[in-house]
Amino acid sequence: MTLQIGVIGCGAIGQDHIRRMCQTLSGARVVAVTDIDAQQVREVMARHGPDIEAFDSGPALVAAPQVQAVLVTSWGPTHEELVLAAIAQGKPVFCEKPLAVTAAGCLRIVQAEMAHGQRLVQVGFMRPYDAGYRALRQVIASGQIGAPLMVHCAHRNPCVADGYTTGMAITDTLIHELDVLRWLLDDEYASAQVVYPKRTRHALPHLADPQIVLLETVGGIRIDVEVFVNCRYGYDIQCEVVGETGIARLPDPAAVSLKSTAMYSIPILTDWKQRFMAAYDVELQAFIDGVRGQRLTGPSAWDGHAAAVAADACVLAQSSGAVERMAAAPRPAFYQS
Ligand code: NAI
Ligand code: ISE
Repeated sequence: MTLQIGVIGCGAIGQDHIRRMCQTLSGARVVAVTDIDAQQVREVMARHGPDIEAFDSGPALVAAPQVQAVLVTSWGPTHEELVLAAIAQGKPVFCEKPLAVTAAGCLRIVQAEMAHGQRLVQVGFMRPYDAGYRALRQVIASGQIGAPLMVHCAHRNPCVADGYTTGMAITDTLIHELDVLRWLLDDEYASAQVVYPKRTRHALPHLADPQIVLLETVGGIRIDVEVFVNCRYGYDIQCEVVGETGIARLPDPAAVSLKSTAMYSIPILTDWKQRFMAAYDVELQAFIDGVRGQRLTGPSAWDGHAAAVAADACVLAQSSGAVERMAAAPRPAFYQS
């Protein structure tokens, strides 16, 4: 059976996921799309139509009988309502991060999914599917560097859209680290603090950039994450774990090094789509396979909630300047894998 998918939101990642479902992945086809911006829908139809049907709204698409599973790739504040609509219809839903913009919103999704009685939600946290992060996790688990003590991370974008806000550095950008570091360290967060270095001249006046987020885990590991979204030089994701007896570092993407004109150089990617291209392929194939096999295994609504609890504390810390404590609720049995 080919899974019939409807996509809500045909912007940057929506169109990228549609392309991969139409050209790269197997077992699914896109049968329906919607976007509040009609031009985005026209672009999709021009590239991938004519078998795709355009809908007037997300709820109408979710309710359509030919839509068997839903992809939510619209703006973050719209996610909660759309995911809840899919759960109400008993339809599996892949939702891009953030699952909802607050922990309370994520909890409403968790409660609706548990009431349904079977997992329906996968969150678009793709880093656990990235080969580099997977290798890093294996090294940590093997004990080769001893117990992790500290983690140094950087999340750098060359630039961001004008509407990007100081809070989005947490809810839109850091959220990837908040998810992947729990998974990498098998630990939960205990506190967060945000400090602001000297501001770059390349950020718009309303945006504090860069920011440094300091996290402590329940197990006592100290984490620093530099979020710098106007770094200009490239899209650069760094993660170094310092253990008792060694250091393990996330590999940079493979690239040809060049010796030429008295220079030794290695190119740096500039686009998140390319940096995590393979991981996006694997995560979405896992969703399709999970739905077809009636067993979703990827990042769950509970993972979306856990990241959002930490994000809420970080957002509070952005304005308070204080160390904000947080308590991760115990994982419900429903979400034990
Ligand atoms: P975008 O602005 O390029 O596209 C979003 C689209 O959603 C727009 O075309 C907009 O018109 C549409 N939209 C907004 N509200 C809608 C609604 N109620 N119904 C239908 N369409 C609606 O944004 P982008 O970059 O594609 O981001 C979308 C989501 O994906 C965000 O939540 C973002 O955080 C996430 N994302 C995840 C990435 C990842 O690495 N996993 C990378 C980029 C984005
Ligand atoms: C964007 O929405 C993403 O999810 C990218 O992966 C991230 O690097 C970027 O900062 C976000 O704005």
